[in-house]
Amino acid sequence: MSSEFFQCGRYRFARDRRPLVMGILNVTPDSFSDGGRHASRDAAIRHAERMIAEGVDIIDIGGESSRPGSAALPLDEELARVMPIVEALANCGKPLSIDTYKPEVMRAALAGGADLINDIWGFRMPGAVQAVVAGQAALCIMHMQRDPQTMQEDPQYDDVVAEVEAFLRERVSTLRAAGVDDSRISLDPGFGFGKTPDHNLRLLGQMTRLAIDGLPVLAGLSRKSTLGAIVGGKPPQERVAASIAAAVCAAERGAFIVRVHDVEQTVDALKVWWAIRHESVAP
Ligand code: 7PJ
Repeated sequence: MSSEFFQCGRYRFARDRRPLVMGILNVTPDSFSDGGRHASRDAAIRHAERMIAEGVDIIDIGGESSRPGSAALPLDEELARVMPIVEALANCGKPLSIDTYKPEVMRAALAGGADLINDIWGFRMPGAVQAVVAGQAALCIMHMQRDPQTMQEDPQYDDVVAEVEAFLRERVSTLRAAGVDDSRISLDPGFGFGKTPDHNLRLLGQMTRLAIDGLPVLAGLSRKSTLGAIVGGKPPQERVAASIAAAVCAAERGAFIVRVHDVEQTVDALKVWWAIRHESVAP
């Protein structure tokens, strides 16, 4: 049975509201879509404050780039990038998500006040499940085929939706068996992580199948290359409208969280989508 709320560390969200907007805060100097403009601590904090003013619901802090072909970041470097931002934003009034697959970073971030651990490896690294089992932090289990260095080299599936669903189901059972409550779990097909544009579009089209036992689904499509391919090869900064369209389609297919770069535009779009769906101006 799925929970009536999504427990996100110190915060709790009712499930019958419009989708949550998770704003991306990259602290990677080599981030592909913002060119590392937020690499410095002060710039990252200003970016977070701007997203808060724009109505962000969750701030997703990422230290290691996971763009296709990128190399792993040493642990101490990731901690040095992420922890000052976690400390600076711990009392900003919004839940903090940490995009990491390293158990040591998970533990440090949780001790520093993080509310959600967003793991592109789906808590498969040794020690990852144990690092998050205690406490109330939310977890995002993402599907990825292979690893960021090789994932876009000719990804293959017999049935992409069935395989992603089976993977997520297995990870959910593992986390439940370790003692994680369903109210803390969210699921993510991992758009672009070992998937062709056709795989991504099939997953988006059938996303309702991925809401295993009614668990909330997170969709991360913002500025991704599949959208670029659809709109004629535009670069990431010119994929804003494409990203908003994708976020609304994800909402229509049941997404409870959308992970985005363009917070203000996405919040407005989802408010309109919600109002139309409920035939009432949302509060
Ligand atoms: C995702 C992510 C995603 C989750 C990245 C990018 C690449 N975490 N981290 N889902 N993507 N949960 O933003 O283009 O889709 S990094």
